[in-house]
Amino acid sequence: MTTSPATTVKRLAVAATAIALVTAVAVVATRDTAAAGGVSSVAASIPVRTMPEVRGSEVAVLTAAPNVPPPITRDYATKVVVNLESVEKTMKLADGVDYTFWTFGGTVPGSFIRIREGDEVEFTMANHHTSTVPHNIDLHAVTGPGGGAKASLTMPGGESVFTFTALNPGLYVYHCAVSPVPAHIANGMYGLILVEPKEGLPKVDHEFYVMQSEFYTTGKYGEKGLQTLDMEKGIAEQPTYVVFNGAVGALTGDGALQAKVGETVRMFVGNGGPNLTSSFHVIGEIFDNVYTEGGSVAQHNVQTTSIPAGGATVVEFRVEAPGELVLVDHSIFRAFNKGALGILNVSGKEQGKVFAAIKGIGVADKGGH
Ligand SMILES: [Cu+2]
Repeated sequence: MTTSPATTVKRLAVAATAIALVTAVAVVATRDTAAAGGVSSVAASIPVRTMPEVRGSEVAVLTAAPNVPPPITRDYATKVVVNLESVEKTMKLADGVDYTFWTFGGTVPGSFIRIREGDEVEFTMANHHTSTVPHNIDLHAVTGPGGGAKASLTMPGGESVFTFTALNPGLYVYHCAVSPVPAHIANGMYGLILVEPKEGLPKVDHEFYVMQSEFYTTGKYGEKGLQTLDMEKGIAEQPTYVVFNGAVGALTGDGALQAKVGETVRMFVGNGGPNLTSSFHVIGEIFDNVYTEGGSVAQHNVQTTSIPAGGATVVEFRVEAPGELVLVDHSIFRAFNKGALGILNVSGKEQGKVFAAIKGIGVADKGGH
């Protein structure tokens, strides 16, 4: 087959355009590299983390879920002393169901830690003398070997100290990393540490600490008495319970979260796993802002957000209508059959036409007869 002169000209033109484009891209890349003084334009986009001057010191306020320590008002880095103790403790997992949890600070999830970008943390890890095994801590906010795991390995009755500088802002999971790691996590050893960005976080009316996790028990869901870890179920990734804040019903009834119509809510939501990814959703609300994976970029107008095991996210929204909002893992059997359900009660008056129930079997009779 022969090629006509016209076709050859067209092909040459296409080839010339392609060469011109490649050259243009190369020129732009060279300019970027030269401007940043780096090896390539990609490498130049990774920031150099500088160590700020540290002034004074303070002891970190730690809180149990759903409470969050107060916002940081400092505009400088300081030395923050964090004292956290691992405690093995039998508590309620569900009605009539007990479990001997391994905890950070005596609660599941563990104590919430709040620091500021650039802070130098002096971390004391204690292990209660009644513990049956050693424990340690791997904080995902740490830049350093094992997130501090090796440096914090602590025998029952002992204490370890290590320091780190919080280089990256964000919301991070921490967990125990003593072998067998899955067992320590499955028994409840995880929590959240927030590293506020230098510029702080916008003010909101309510901040809540919510953490999802799974429990693998020898007995089936709801089976009464003291339950223990079923490693086979863990390996098979078939949890007996999937819960928020360490127990079925931790965020319902007296434990329900509270807000008023018109207020703003920020939830720091973690996922301790050990296995499942959460499809976090609030029934009856839309997330105005989602800081996906606990990072620095906000996504907007989101219905359901994925939270990986060992990951976290920050969701923000304004509550515009009264009623019960329902927190769920939208992998919905987990919500209705395994415990992953919580309530945010919104009190106050209806505002405008955000929502109105008019007629139907689900509408309360307002006739008053
Ligand atoms: Cu442990």
